[in-house]
Amino acid sequence: MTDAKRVLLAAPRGYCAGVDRAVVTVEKALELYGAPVYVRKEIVHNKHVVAVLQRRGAIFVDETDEVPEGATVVFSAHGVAPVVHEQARERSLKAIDATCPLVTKVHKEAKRFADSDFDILLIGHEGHEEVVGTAGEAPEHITLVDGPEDVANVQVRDPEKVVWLSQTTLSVDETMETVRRLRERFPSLQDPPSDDICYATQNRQLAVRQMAPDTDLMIVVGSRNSSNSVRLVEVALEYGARAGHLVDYADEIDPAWFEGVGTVGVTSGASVPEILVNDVLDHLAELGYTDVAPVTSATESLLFALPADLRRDLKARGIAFDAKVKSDAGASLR
Ligand code: 0O3
Ligand code: SF4
Repeated sequence: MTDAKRVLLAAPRGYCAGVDRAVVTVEKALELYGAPVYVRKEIVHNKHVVAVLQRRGAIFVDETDEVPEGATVVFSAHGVAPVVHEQARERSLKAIDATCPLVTKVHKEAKRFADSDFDILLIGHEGHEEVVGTAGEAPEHITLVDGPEDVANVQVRDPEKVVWLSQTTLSVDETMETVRRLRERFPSLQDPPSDDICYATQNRQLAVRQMAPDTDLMIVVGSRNSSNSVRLVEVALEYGARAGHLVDYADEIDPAWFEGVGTVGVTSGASVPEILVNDVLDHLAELGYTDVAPVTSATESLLFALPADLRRDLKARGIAFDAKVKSDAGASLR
């Protein structure tokens, strides 16, 4: 028999501090310099965010050589390799770096360990922009390890001088399994100085873990290319949700998913504006899921300041901005 219809709503969900800062960076750059503003790669991995900013005059490109000489380019939240900064300088671009400070932290760790001649085992997804950027800090010292199955392939110069670092948006459990296997092969493996999987990734996974055992269907709002969003579906299924789906928009929800479903879990990735979650909740209410209860794993208060160059230019032009990006959770992106 189906239980009463209810929704468990994860908290925290949606925008993290780094995404908020990156999106506001593009918005303020458009206000300050006028359209077009070029953005290298998707500013964050969310279809809706990219579509709205495109409508407002952002032009998304894959590489800096697509940006006209002298134009303004924003680097995405996922970070870039040093060579990209050089390319931008060569083309006299005005580069605004929206790399999340917590990704920059990992870049700095990579540089520091490379300077001490360590072999760095970077756990992450092959081809993901963040690992491409981090690996670019010291390509000759960094080996990518793409999950537990990849451990057997790893070669190092000196097993006594090895450290692991990681992408910020991985599954915590899977990463710990990868590290366990790495340590079996390299007992002297050093840990990173602090967690590379960031607070936002960890908190969103924790809330899903708490909800999953009671959930018949988990709906995660997020885009297919969003690593942290995809991980939330995987975590839900691993921790007992009977089904799980990733949707960009409420209209992707399939009525067939609700066969025998009492409890629906809802959450969203770190790049997802809250308006998209509200649309999903409205849609669920139409299907009779009106009883919504929060499941809270943590409270978040971290905020970042906008990139320094942008702050300087905004100040010079007398355009108002908050000292620290004050989240509207993407409400400006309707
Ligand atoms: O890294 P991921 O694919 O999860 O990227 P998103 O979806 O844009 O989320 C923000 C994460 C980020 C910018 C790097 O940590
Ligand atoms: Fe920064 Fe974490 Fe958000 Fe990535 S998920 S942008 S590392 S706060």
